[in-house]
Amino acid sequence: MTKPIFVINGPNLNRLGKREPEIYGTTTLAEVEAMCRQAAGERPLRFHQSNIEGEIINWIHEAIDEGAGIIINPAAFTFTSIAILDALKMFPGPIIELHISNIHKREAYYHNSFVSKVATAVIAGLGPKGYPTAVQAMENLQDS
Ligand code: CA2
Repeated sequence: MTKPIFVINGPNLNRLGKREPEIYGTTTLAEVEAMCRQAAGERPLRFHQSNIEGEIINWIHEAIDEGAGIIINPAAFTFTSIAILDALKMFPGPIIELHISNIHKREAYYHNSFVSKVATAVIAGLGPKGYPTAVQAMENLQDS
């Protein structure tokens, strides 16, 4: 059975497309999910968003048991959460850290990502289209 790719989104991303369009674009998270599903084709995809750190950790645990890969935009938790880092350390497959904006062009508090310490790859600055790009890249990272 083909294992699913997990796409996990952190706090405030449920408001995507409704705020700061100059940085994040006008695409909504529902539209991002549709782009991911199209890029995934036959591959099952579990797409999640939460403003709660513990929920994100529970989905990482689910991915540890059942997932082929994790694409994660932890949003502000990128820079604060050792708990998410610890959960990701247990995942045996590829992890793609994704940011809509180029975090390195922004304020200094967006520069030190804990998640990058365990990510297989990092995509930042491609806008919402970074998500389907990540799904394609994840497919290329799979063994079979
Ligand atoms: O660029 C990204 O994807 C970020 O992960 C987004 C986070 C920010 O803390 C990271 O540094 C970079 C912020 C997400 C804010 O959520 C939004 C809600 C509505 C409209 C735009 C963004």
